[in-house]
Amino acid sequence: SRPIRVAVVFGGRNSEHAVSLMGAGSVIGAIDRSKYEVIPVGIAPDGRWVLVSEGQSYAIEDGELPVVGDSGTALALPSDSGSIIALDPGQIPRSLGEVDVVFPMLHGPFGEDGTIQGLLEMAGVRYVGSGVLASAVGMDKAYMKLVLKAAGLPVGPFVVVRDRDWRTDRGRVLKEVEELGWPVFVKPARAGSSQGISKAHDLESLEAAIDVAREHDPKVLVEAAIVGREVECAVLESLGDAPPKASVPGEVLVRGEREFFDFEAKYYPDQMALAAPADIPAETAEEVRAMAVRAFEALSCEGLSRVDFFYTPSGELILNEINTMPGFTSLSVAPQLWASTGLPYAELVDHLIRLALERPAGLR
Ligand code: G1L
Repeated sequence: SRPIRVAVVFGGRNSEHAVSLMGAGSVIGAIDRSKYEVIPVGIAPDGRWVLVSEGQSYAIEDGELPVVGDSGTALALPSDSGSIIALDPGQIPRSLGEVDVVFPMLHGPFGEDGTIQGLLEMAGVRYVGSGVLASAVGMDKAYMKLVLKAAGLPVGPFVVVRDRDWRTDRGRVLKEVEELGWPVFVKPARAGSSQGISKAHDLESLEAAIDVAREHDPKVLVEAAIVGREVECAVLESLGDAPPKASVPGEVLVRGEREFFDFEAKYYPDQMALAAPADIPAETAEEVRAMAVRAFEALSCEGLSRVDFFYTPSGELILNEINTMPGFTSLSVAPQLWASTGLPYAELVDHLIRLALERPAGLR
């Protein structure tokens, strides 16, 4: 019997290529080689799929993908049941061999939005993390809010600004947003991380903010700004029939004078600290954990998700968002929260792979 093969797919066609490479580098380094064989598969920024040989893993840290194959590039596609097929453009498919499970480490469009998950479903290949629906809903902040709200979870007031509404009915949109009060946060509905997000204090800055968000996505979400501490909780699916479990809640502490937790603050660790467990009342922590599990189940998430809350000065909890593909280096929030709960990074990675392997193929 050959070892279990895990393909780690990373990179991707989007602005967060480098974020994905950091996560993939951590996962690849943490996978237990006595149990699993690792096949690193990179997606170049232009969309080409590249098989990365083990000796080239340094390139992952450099944020660059090595190019392989005679013709310079290789495109790998999952094939029927368990194989990944590499295609050099214009050439005959070359099998990269059977894989037992794929660990998708891709951010944003064509990654965490359900597309790679759909590709893997069609190919009959098991994969780590959430499926098509949860990934797609989690990627689209407008649908995410709808689903969380319908599940009775406390989400803040918001307005969805669709492309046609903005172009043809701007007056009505502005009026709707005004009812949220000021300031508001303006976000692309489907962009990864904090890209394209800004804060608007009045109608004039709102129009500019919507235009900025629309550079990332024609669909925009405007949220009432909520004053509160940022409390986050990671939810992990259990093996067998046990319900998903919540980590201890943590609090994200942003250093310095920042208008909000922006892209830079998120990826430059000196700007951010995590207090885990969060210094909050025990009953609030329990409430956070229960709501985080309910959010995970509302979207039918699988594997691991991170659920973000605001804890207001009056003691209220507001669910801000759920992330089906949270930052995943060993120092990222979700892994840190699980480490504080007693599950170190390598065990978390192993648990996620085991969950994917135990999953039946087909509908679930
Ligand atoms: F384990 C999951 F759920 F499958 C999973 C997969 C990928 C969790 C988190 C991530 N994260 C990412 O892929 C990343 C793009 C944020 C890179 Cl770290």
